[in-house]
Amino acid sequence: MGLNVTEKIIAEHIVSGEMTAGADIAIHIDQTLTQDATGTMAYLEFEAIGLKRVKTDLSVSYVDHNLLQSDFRNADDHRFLRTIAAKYGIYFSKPGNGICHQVHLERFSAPGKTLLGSDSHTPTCGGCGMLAIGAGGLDVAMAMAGQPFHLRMPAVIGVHLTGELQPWCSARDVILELLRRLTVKGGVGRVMEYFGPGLASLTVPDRATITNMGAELGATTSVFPSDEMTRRFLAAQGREEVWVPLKADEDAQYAQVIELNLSEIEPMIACPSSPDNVVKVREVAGRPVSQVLIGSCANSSYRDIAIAAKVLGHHSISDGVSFEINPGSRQVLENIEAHGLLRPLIHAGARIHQSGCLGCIGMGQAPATNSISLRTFTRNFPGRSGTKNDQVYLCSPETAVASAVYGVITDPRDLGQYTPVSLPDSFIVNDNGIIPPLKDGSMVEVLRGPNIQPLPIFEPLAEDLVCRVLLKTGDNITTDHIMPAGSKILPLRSNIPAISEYVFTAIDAEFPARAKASNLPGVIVGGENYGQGSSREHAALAPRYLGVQIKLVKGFARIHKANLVNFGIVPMTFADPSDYDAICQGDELSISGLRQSLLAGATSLCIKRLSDGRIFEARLELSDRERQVLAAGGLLNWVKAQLQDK
Ligand code: MIC
Ligand code: SF4
Repeated sequence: MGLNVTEKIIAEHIVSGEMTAGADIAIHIDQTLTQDATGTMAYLEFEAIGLKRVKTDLSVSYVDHNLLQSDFRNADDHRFLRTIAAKYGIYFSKPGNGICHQVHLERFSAPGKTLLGSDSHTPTCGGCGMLAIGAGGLDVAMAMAGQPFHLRMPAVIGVHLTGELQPWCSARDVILELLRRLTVKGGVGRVMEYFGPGLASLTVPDRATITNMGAELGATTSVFPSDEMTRRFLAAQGREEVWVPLKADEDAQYAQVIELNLSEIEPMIACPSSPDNVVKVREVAGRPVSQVLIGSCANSSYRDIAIAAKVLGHHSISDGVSFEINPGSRQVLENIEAHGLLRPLIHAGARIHQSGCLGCIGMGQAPATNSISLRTFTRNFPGRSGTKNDQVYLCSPETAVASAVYGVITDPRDLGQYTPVSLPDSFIVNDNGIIPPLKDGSMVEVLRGPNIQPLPIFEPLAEDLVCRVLLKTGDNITTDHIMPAGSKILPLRSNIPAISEYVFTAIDAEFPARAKASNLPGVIVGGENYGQGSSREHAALAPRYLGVQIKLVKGFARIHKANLVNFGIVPMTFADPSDYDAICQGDELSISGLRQSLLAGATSLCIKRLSDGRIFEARLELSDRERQVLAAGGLLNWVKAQLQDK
């Protein structure tokens, strides 16, 4: 039987396990990427493993999230990352050089290779035919140490593309349509693989927009074949030599095939406050808008900004709108300028910012109270923008610029005649924002500021536990709820004691104090798709620091579950989801023989509520390796013990 693209890349990289959906597999990782907000922790973890140099073909450290530098802390992190990169053989992309995913796509993506990144939007490079997966920092540190990446073999879903996008409709509308159909948990345990005649009209940056926001579907990753379009993109980047053709065999199978006719796609928009709350732009047209932002790793490439420039060449921005551009990379900005497209933006009054994540992670650009902000960003989770009760809508650059012109949400087709954007045959390439690694970094001194605190050390798992439910949450809890970001909290990413003061404060301001006052280990109860969104391992590490030992939920998002295991929090699911209703905050629960059950491979165990003796059955859906890691109190403990045994 023939193979699809996903299976071909996995088959080339598999080190253990069988390629059947749901089986535990491990794959070799060719490339890694980190960004500064997860990278400081990932490199502290890499240091703790104790190697002299990374073992990957290529590892890149990007600084793109924390660019605000309101005091010494972010600047100290940047310096730490620069010196760590020099010491351990890692490329360093300087602050302002661009968003990790955009720069990686431009300068390092390579069809057929594997990429593991400490950021949930790592699948962006799937647009170039890579198997690119987001993970927690510790998993990326292990990959840099040459260890394989462990995951469940995903089911491969084929998305059969036919037709061609119509004027004013673009890749963002495609992925929004999929989010409308499948929801934020529709991709869990799956890879979305695109194929069919519709590919012919999608450029690599278009494809990258689609694979990028596959993260919002909860998918393990998303992938496109590598074809003539891919070759052209790589040639335009001066990197044609890394191109290889890669497509599914004629008789390849998919677990399911989704039909998508591009000709039928209309401008779509995700309403507050979830990326799957999608409707046609027409349905919400006319709502007044106060802020319009074009940027983020999903939509800040050359074409996205060029579209805005072409429209603003003969329209002005509505008086009531702040229209802002966050270019995805310095390369994007330089090429926009070279093609005469910066001038119309400046002339129209656009606020042009440096390249980086900026408002997408709440680093500035917070919208005004009770006003609509339209963004080409990836996520509109409540409060992520930095404004309480925010009203953030997610849309294409076309819809964004049309709405900026009219001051109300506008279907871009109302702009009339469409001037398509074509990509340059050859981009101006300038890698002076990327510092290559030294041949020998052993003499480099790693510079640490006072905000960079050592990693906390955790005890191995206890045999018997009496614990307390510290919080009960609902469905689709995001890692932004668990460990918020933004300009106040992001600078604390390398300081676990300090950042733990903000755990769950987005939904319960008292949580950190309650957890610290508890004389018993903590349990968090949750609903479906618990931990969706960001890959930030701080959403596991900081609760663990506050004594959380168990998460008992209806269902987990992939990356968060892996992070929980890595930091010794036992992920359990309700055997009977209706038990969720019976359990309450404050309940004291007892679990006997927890460690033994895990190590013996038990797939469920009994939890007893002390007040009335009621038994809740909890499932343990864990691999053998995950069980050992949990028993050791986390991945670092486990790895160190293994190294000692050797
Ligand atoms: C995000 O978009 O939520 C982030 C910020 O890029 C995160 C990483 C982080 O929290 O540092 C992600 O997507 O993984
Ligand atoms: Fe940065 Fe936003 Fe992309 Fe996350 S989603 S990497 S914050 S641009």
